Amino acid sequence: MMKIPMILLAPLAVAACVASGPALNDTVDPGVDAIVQMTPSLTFAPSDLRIAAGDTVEFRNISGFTHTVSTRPDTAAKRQTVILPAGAAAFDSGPIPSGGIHRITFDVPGTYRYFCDPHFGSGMIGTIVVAPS
Ligand SMILES: [Cu+2]
Repeated sequence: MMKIPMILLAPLAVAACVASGPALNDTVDPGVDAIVQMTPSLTFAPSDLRIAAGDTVEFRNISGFTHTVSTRPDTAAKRQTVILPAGAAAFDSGPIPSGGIHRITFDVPGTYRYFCDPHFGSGMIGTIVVAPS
């Protein structure tokens, strides 16, 4: 029997405790190139991701908390944390509820370091490196 590589894309989804929501689907929609989970332990998983320019990342909230995906530099600490490639616009998902998703397409190559607004103080920070396509 052949192994199905698709299963490897979302191995942690089955560990979620929430009853329903798009984040718990095992399927990956066409047009989504990578998945980052927002976890109950206040982390992005993977916290370090490498993609190519033009790729779309789907952030999935598999926790019971509300998370965000943000580079909005509204405090000095956040300004020091955030990294954006020259020419890339800052982004802020706003609240992503338990079970919710948020998609971002990364067109500008370079390094992005982003955070979750409510859990910035807990170190909920992630990095995405976008290679030229
Ligand atoms: Cu969070």
